[in-house]
Amino acid sequence: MLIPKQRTDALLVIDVQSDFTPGGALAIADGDTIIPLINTLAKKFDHVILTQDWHPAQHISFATTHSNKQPFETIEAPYGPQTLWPEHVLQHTEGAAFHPDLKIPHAELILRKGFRRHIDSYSAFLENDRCTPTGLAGYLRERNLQRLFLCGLAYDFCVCFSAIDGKALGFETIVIEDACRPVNLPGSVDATNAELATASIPRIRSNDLLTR
Ligand code: VGL
Ligand code: ZN
Repeated sequence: MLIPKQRTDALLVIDVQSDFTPGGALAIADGDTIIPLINTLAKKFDHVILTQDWHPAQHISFATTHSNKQPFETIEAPYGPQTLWPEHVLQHTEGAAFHPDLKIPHAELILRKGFRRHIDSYSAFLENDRCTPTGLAGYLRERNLQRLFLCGLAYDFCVCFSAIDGKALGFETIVIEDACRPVNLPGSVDATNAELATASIPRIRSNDLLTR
């Protein structure tokens, strides 16, 4: 049983957007089924931050931006390998909106990422060039938010990268595993579990926070 420390804990809800749920452009299996649980978890936290993946047209991560490339292939971007995806979360489209079931009226910050055409951003902290900051670490430090609980989509991409960076930047970081769902590319969930373990990032169950 873990009790949130209301003054210094934050729940980070990663990319719960329509395009990442069934029927969306980059649908994650059962991506919608975690939303009621996330709403319940959010009620346990005074501080909740939402991230929103937010891509312009012809974003570097879209397979359609490159000739003869298919979604889920990898290209060599100037900053390193970049997985290609179907076009998703185009700015101001319905697919980029938060899923209509997500109800967290007290969320205090919406952090958009991936809005630069030439750099993708899985992490809520650092873009995929691994050096352009989003500003989230500065926000958390100024607000004295020291411990982060992560949930959302997708476990093996944006949740994983955000957790690894959050921990590396000095925040105590915990992943609520049953409040996440993975894209599940070959090996991606095993790789995520290994990376989180190496970084000493605990994976907990939502019940660890909800029961008493
Ligand atoms: C994500 C792939 C592409 C995510 C975002 O939210 O995990 N995955 N863009
Ligand atoms: Zn994206």
